[in-house]
Amino acid sequence: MLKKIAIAAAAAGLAVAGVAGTAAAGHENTVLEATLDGRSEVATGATNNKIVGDPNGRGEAYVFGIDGDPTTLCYVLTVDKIGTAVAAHIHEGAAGTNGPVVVNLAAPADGNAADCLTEGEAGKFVGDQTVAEILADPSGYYVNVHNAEYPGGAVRGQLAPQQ
Ligand SMILES: [Cu+2]
Repeated sequence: MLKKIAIAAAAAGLAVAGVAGTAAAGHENTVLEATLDGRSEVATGATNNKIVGDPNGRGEAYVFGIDGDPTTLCYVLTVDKIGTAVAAHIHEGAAGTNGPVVVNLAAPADGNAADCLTEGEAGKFVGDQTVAEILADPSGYYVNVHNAEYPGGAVRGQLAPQQ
């Protein structure tokens, strides 16, 4: 697992530097990206225009597959200007809608979290969620981070193919 985390961190480093596309020549792995903020959190119940997440919270997530390993999903998640994170997930749901948790991520309690998860690993993928489904339809999924102040989600970002 440590090796996998190192791979995740290295890949995210490339992604952050914006050179993943060129540096990854010969690799076909899909890299998804989400920019998280409080404004993207969606109210449950009655609609209103209030920001329901942390107004100045923000974050960035990279979610990516691994060449030759279609059942493993890796991620690097960073958050800033929110209270201590207690949970983080990938949820299924289009922008502007709330949906169920489909992948349990590590809470970025110190601002950072990274791991690689494999289908069948206990407590990670919920139900019959697959890696392939997420990589094929990123806009149908979002990353959000929860804390005590914002149990419904402090920051959220819709996944999209990395530009
Ligand atoms: Cu969540």
